[in-house]
Amino acid sequence: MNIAMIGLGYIGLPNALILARNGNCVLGVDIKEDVIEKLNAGIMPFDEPGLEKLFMEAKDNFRASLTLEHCDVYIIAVPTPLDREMKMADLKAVKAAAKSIATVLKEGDMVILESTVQPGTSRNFVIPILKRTGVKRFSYAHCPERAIPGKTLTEMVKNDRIIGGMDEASAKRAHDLYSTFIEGNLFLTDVTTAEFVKLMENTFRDINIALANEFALISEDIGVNVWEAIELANKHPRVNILKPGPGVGGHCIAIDPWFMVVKSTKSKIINVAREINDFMAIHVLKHIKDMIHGIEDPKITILGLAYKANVDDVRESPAFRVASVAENEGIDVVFHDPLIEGDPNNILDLNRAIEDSDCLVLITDHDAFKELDPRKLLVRHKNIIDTRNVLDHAAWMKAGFNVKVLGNGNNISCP
Ligand code: SAJ
Repeated sequence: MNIAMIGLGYIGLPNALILARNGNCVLGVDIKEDVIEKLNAGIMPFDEPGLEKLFMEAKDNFRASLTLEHCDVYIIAVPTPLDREMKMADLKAVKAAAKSIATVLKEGDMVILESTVQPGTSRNFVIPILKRTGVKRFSYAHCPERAIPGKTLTEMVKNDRIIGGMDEASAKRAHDLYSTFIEGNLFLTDVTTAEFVKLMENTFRDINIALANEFALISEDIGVNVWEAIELANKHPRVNILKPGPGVGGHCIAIDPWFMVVKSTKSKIINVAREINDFMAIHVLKHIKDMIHGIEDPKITILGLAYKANVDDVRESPAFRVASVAENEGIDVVFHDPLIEGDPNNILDLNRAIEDSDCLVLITDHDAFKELDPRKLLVRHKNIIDTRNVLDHAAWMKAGFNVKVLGNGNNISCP
């Protein structure tokens, strides 16, 4: 089959390559010239475990281009970022993709939207653009992606998926395509339900992380270690409390709940959860201020810019929020992330990032940070805040560090 993948990001590129490896002729389209150039030179535009190997297996059936051509199937996997003012999905990229498909669409083609959108977007926004072409017989489905960065290639193949069809025939046709590479189950429904289900999944996770964060805040007030308490509560067969942290990042969980809220006047808990998760950055600042109290011209080092462990993805990262609130207090902030270089230009190698530092703030639970030897770190003041509870605190204290752990009301402190 000739398949066009529009959007060659964290989801579109792996998906395009899996389809190409399976024998389809895949045209990858993106508006970013550097992405197209890199791919045509065999260079991956971002890191994802297994991606290079997959590319080598798929490259004979894959071509990257800035321009869309006629294909049998068009899959849209473009970003739908949050329009911060409106607190809803910015559909500019979806609109551009749909309009470019409209220029080449022919009778019998199929269009699939994978991008996350607010419920109703397919019916009220995308399908009408395609219908205005005058093409009468085309299939349309919404098949929201479910793969998690860091494990994208496995999850893209193994996870169950939801397919929402414009009509039953569309759902069935999309099912036939996805079943060529997905080992998980495929569940068919209508387009709007599929859009809603995707938002429910990420909202569920956001609310549960907010609950863990609220437990962390309460623990600090009542002198309990939330990490121990959660472990004990999770011994109950029907309880699975998630982990507290400096807030929620990523392209989905911190954003998708808003796409739901904008469609109804009834939501309450979703808004509160978002507020709690965003507030965690301010809470981390409170710990930072305690640690650097009395120090003139303080400088802190944020360890980890990525939004979560072992990925190089910084979208919506809590590290930026913590840095912003700290800078507003006159604190000098530099970053170190073993997986990220360059922009912003205050991302430094470890030694440069920690020299003259008055407090290290671990934001991302990268494995590399767990292996740091505190005895070898030359800082100005030996303070560390562990917002993920991943360090060997005894070892850090032995090396002379004051250690604060988010959510630990017993407060591991002075050595
Ligand atoms: N986090 C916590 N505590 C936890 C778990 C996560 O603070 O217990 C934080 C992480 O550090 C990170 C954020 O939440 O900042 C989100 O990370 P994540 O690993 O939970 O999820 P994402 O955003 O990488 O991917 C999610 C996944 N959705 C769900 O698990 C319901 C993935 O399956 C989706 O495909 C993806 O969103 C998406 O694209 O929608």
